[in-house]
Amino acid sequence: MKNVKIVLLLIVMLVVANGSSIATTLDSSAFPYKYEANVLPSAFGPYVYSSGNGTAESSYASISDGIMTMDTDSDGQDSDSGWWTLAGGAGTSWNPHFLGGYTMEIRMKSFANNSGAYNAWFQWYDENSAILLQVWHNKVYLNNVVVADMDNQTDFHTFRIVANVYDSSAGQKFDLYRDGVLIIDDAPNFPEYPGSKFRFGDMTGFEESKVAVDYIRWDDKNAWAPIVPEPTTMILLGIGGLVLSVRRK
Ligand SMILES: [Ca+2]
Ligand SMILES: [Ca+2]
Ligand SMILES: [Ca+2]
Ligand SMILES: [Ca+2]
Repeated sequence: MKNVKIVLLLIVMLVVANGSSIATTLDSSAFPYKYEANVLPSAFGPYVYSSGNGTAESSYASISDGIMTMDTDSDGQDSDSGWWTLAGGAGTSWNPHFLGGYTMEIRMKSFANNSGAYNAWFQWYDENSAILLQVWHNKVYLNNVVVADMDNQTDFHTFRIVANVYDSSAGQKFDLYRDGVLIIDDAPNFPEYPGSKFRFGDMTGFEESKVAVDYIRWDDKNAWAPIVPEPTTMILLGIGGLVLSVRRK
């Protein structure tokens, strides 16, 4: 009976210790909106393709095993552009509520390219906020904040933007997690864009993009921190060890 009480106490301590993170974390597979890159974005329905130089989507983008590769860089010319815009429709529009939390996550690789200026753009904006994420092969940029000296081209990585601080339009802040690790805390907002839009791709004529995208997922109504399983696993292992030591007595 004493052993049972000790185990119950430890379980209660575990729940209390993790209570706040249980309430605010969510794996992106449970987000309401997802582009999983099983088809080209235009075939996904709500994405509309555009190109400043009139080049077909299929010239830049291809699908293989659930990965969308976009390459405007390897064609020997430097005037390419091709991008996608989320055009809305039932259950598909980018429409975060005013002064509210929301979350986006992208899993991708970004390869070295010729431009030296930027790689793929992911841009969300509405009346309250504007977010510009650029994932390069060796760094990331989010709303004027840059984190350098990273390798984004060898393996896939997840990039999660969480909007969870907001007291006004100008006061909205964005956190960026890479593989569950916070790498940018409280990037500033670029407020007051007209309309509401979500776009990604190569949106200018000169700089070119070369990326592989596994998915883009978002929840425009909730701020979710990523799940980082290691600490809980460590605690459970610790409990297992304690239970064993209690039983031996
Ligand atoms: Ca090119
Ligand atoms: Ca923050
Ligand atoms: Ca370009
Ligand atoms: Ca995929």
